[in-house]
Amino acid sequence: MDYNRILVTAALPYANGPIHIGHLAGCFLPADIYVRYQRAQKRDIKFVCGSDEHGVPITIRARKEGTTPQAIVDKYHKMIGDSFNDMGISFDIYSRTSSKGHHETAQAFFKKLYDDGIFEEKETEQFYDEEAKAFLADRYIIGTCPVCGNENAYGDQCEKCGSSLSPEQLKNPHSALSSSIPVKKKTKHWYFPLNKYEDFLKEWIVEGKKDEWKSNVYGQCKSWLDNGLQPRAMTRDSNWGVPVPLPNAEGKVMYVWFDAPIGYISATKELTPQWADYWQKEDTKLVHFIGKDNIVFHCIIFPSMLKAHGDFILPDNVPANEFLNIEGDKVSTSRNWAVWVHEYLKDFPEQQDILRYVLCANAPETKDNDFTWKDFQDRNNSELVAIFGNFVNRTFVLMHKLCEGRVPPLHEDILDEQDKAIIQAIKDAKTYVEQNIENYKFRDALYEVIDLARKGNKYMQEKEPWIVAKTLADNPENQMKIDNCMHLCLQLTANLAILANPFMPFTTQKMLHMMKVVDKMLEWENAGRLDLLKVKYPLRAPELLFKKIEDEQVKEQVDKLHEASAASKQQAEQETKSSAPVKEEIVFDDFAKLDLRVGTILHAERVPKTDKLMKIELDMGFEKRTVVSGIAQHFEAEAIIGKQVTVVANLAPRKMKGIESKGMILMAEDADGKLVFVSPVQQTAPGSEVR
Ligand code: B3M
Ligand code: ZN
Repeated sequence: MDYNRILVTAALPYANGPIHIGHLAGCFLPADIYVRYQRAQKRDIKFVCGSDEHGVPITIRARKEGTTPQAIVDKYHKMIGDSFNDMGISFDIYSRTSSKGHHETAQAFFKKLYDDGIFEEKETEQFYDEEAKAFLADRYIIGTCPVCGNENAYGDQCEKCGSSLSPEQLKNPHSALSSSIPVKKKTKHWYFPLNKYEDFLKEWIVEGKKDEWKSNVYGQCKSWLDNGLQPRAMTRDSNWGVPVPLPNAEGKVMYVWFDAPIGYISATKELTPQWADYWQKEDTKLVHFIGKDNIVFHCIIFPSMLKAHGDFILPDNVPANEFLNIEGDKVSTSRNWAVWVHEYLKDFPEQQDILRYVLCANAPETKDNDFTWKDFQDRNNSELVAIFGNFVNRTFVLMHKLCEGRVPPLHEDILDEQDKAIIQAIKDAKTYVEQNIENYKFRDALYEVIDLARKGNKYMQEKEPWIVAKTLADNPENQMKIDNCMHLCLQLTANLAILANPFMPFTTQKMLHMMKVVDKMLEWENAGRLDLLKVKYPLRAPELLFKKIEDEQVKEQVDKLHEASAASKQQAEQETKSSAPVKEEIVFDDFAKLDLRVGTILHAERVPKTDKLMKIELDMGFEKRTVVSGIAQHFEAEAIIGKQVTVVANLAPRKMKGIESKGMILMAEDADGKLVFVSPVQQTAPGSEVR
């Protein structure tokens, strides 16, 4: 089908934290390369994105930071937008789903489906916190993981062992809001009948997209369809989200994956009055760039919503990438195992294109891939510096040295095989790059760009104009050989700027400055031409396009990654400790069984052959007794003599390393894991009751 316009969307990042290089590699960089190329082709294209500002992750972050969801999204919407802008991700609009315009668009969409009788209303039982008077999303239910015993597992997942869970599987479930035990309560939601769209999806995808969509995308869709689709709740009980536009829907908001994709539509509306051309005309090519975790939402759920609505076109392609790992481990924002874009830009100022180049050259297009700082260094030093930058620099240095800084003529009558070969290579490169970009194969497209520079270096090495220059005294006609070599190297340089522009726009601007030409030269139709730089045209002195990355820079980044991750792990442990969940409720009679007394430490010594145990002699007022306690790593024996402690006096005695221990000394463990005694604030008689 011939298209008259293109609409490109990129997955809306959750505004609950900064973006990392995995976001760029997985979704935003390929989208930007594709759009920049299409712009160079002078096609009518719009590139829309924005912050995804609803959903449980936002409210959880707000609770964690003791602020409001709006404050969270305001902070990260700006931070994310700045990172994209600084990295040259050239959206036509970067909007946000907390905007009034989005709420109105999403509500109109929802209302049409409702009025058309698409939704199925169902009452189900959900977990409810009677103290906080709020229904609980799975992530708001905390309890003991049935698999690994982690006491801080969530109702949807245990982050310690990675098991996906349901709230019913948790032991001692309690609410993250009030720590009370959640109860089941009836609640009504509106379900989208995905099952009714199976036939449509099978025909549209399984039949229609088999040869067009990437195999990783097609495969995931097919297995979803093979397993059968179920109705899916498209509303939630929450006060943060797009309110459900129905009279009897107090406290109900849209499921974030219902409203977020509609964010693409609302962003387009915000961008242009002609938004409907991009969403409601069949001659628009709609392309969703996403990561693989979003395939089901963009290929199954959102298209079914669009089909049900009836006024919208369907995506032509959804070229999802796989995941990028970092230094051999999965990216994890909770473990701070990530390279944050804003931090990269601080450590490597004005060097966006190295990252754009490496992330594209190493993109997880068909399988998960690994980013290492060593590979970052190698690709920069051996490809960008040694091939691309070196060719451009040598071309400029030599043309100033051998052609008086002006573009020399091309003497077509003496072109030899090498000249003709490099001319063909320039023409071929244009075809290879555009074919690969049109097929969303950005790694292969970029390879063709660097390979053209490689061929340029080889051509220059074969021609050796600096050697030929030494023969001019006796053979002045040899200047024509120098002219031809330098003319073709300069035209190749101009072609490199056009072909590299979608990938490395910052470098291209430097090249335009050196060539003293304007952006118009970057139009794609100019690629393959050999007259881009006019004969006799004076060119500026070269500037280095890339600089080497040193070993210590790599070490610094790897160390930083490990340090950040370790700090995050320690903080998580502290948070776990300081927020250890309240144990199951007891009644007063349970507490009354405890006999807590004040004891004074008379003597203390480490238990031989143990590293944690200390034998303590206590004056209990009514008797002297021995207690063995696991505090030897926290206190020196001499330092605690005379201290008053609280003792569980009626705990059944037990032998520890052959010593009978009668009772237990109460300790408090602070956020740093340090143990402190629970003591009366002032000296009191040993044996005094604590109640
Ligand atoms: N906010 C991003 C994610 O799943 C999600 C994309 C929405 S695109 C409509 O990480
Ligand atoms: Zn677990």
